[in-house]
Amino acid sequence: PSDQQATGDSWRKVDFNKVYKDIAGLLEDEDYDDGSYGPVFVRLAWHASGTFDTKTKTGGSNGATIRFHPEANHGANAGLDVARKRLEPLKKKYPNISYGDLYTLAGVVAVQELGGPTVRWRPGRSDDKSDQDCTPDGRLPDAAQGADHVRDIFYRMGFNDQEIAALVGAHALGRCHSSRSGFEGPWNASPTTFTNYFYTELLEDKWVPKKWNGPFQYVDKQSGQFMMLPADIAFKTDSQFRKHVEKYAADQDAFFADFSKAFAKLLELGVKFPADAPVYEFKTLE
Ligand code: CCH
Repeated sequence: PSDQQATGDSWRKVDFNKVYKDIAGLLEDEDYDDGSYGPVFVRLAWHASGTFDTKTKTGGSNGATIRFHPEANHGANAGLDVARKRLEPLKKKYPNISYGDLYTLAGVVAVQELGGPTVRWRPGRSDDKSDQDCTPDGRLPDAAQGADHVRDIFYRMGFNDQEIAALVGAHALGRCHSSRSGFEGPWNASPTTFTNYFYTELLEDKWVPKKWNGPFQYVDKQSGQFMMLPADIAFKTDSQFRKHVEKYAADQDAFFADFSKAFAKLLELGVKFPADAPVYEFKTLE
């Protein structure tokens, strides 16, 4: 089914308000993780988009190459098949939506329905037919590295320090899975609610190396229940990132406004939209 394609103008036949509602209906599942597919939908939307390279104008969500091998099997994408499988029935129900539109819209629905800001979104991505345009491995960030690496990766996409600091606040959601990335644990106690807790936890807790056989990561000293990646800690130790982190920790509204803009930009990297593609601001259901 993953080589089905929607191209050109077929999105014009799709009622995206209906698709929004149907995606929202797929979020909850008490047997999955912390009870929601929302976090993994956000990660799918981000990894489908974050391969963009401003120099060569390759990568990004147009084409939806993330569903093809070898890109699907890139280490950074481990576990995202779970999100794609969950969304597949909607591709059957709405064959005129492209996978690129479906995956990015799923990220928007998840952010909004888990309590985050409204995110402007446009349809019009086309699907590639085959794996020929898969992006090379190594375009997504390596969590074991620090600020220089994170900057290299996000500057390549065209983001500045403020936007990078805002985007990583998505780590309020979800968790790391040892079976996927090797890392383990959630960032805070409410992983299915979109909050500014990534920043508050990062600044307020004392983070110590986790004692285990897995990859190097941090746990909070007090409870040992929450985690930070080495790349997350860089947002505290790097002074340029930290100034934004302090702002977002103190001001959730500022975080929501900046996240919404940066996330909308991320999902559109490398996409050439038809001039008349409508911009949706979907109404949050719950
Ligand atoms: Fe992330 N992220 N991310 N992340 N991420 C992981 C999980 C999530 C990095 C590494 C990881 C963003 C930026 C970065 C989410 C959203 C965003 C995991 C664990 C690693 C590792 C995967 C697993 O084991 O399941 C690194 C490094 C960076 C930047 O340097 C950005 C940007 C976003 C979105 C805007 C979300 C959500 C998750 C949770 C997924 C889940 O399944 O719960």
